[in-house]
Amino acid sequence: MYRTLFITAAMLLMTACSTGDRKTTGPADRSATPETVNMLAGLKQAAGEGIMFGHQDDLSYGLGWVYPGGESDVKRVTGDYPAVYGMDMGDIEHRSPVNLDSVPFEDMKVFVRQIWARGGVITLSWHVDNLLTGGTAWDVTSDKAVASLLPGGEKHEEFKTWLDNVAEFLASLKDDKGVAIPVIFRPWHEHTGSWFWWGQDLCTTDEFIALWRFTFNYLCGEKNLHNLLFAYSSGGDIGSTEQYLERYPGDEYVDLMGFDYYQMSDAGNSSFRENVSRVLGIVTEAAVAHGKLAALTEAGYEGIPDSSWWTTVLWPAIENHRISYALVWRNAHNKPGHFYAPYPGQASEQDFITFYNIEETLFQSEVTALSIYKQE
Ligand code: BMA
Repeated sequence: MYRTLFITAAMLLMTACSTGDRKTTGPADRSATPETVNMLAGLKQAAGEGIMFGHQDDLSYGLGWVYPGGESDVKRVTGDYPAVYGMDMGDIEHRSPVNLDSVPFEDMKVFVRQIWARGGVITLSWHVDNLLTGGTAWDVTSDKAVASLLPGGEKHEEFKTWLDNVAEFLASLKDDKGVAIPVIFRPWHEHTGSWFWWGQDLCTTDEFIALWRFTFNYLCGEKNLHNLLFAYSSGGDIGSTEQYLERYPGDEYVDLMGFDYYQMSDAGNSSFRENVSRVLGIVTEAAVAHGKLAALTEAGYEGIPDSSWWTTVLWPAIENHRISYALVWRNAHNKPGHFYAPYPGQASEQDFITFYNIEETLFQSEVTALSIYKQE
């Protein structure tokens, strides 16, 4: 009942909302398409209604299956898809036909069109290889990798060809009418840690900010892409607002602020809950101050051995924060135990259904009803 009421209220509110209102606090890309402007406005409104649930690679594979079409472990358990769908572009820089987790990019394009058609939200990360060393995203053997990509750097020209490949993929995300489908692009994530080559100890603040701004300007300027919202997403070990914002590239380059954080053991229940809630306090306060969306951009407990994790750990950690979404990581089909959402028969299945039924958790059907992309 309450859910029906708030959806109705949200729809009325959106109907009443003028085009002018939507434009005043628009995307960082000042030339964003109308659909992207609407998406941002819709996400801001939806954040007042509840927290969207997201899952990485939800449609690509799950426990015991690989893309038969229309499948989803979240749907197998709840009957509904998640509201937010994460995907990763790692290896697109090499024009590989599949990403670093073997998901075909052609399949991703199909998923993006399906998600757009039902009013879901797409977020793309990029575990990009290390151009300087030839290693992976996790190759932290050189602290010159970021500098080498910047204008004047030895790998700059080649880096632009990598961004060209990213741009080609992003530009191909169109519906059957040729409308560019808006997506949340989340590059250079977890930069406050030092496990990726763009991390804290691997580059200076100025280099990181220059990398971010170059990426933004190249994609939105040079490549003329205007279907992107940009997510700035730190690691979870954040002690203060100053630390969180130390490498913030600026309001003109960011639409959403978030962070990634994982629970490592059952003994970590209370510290996970407390840390997520504490850092969300920092992030949501910064997001309000800067007029941005906020989200828990990655989270989870690998293998979910705690059968009540959703309602006793994750939900209490996020429920009092005004965030757009909380996304859990992927359900690998070929890496035993590496899953973050339940599947039929998994220990936390019943608890996840209880979590699904909480009025303020939003899954696909509720977000479809909110019509977050639709102009009045
Ligand atoms: C990590 C793991 C890896 C995966 C990577 C990118 O956290 O899930 O297996 O390759 O994310 O998706």
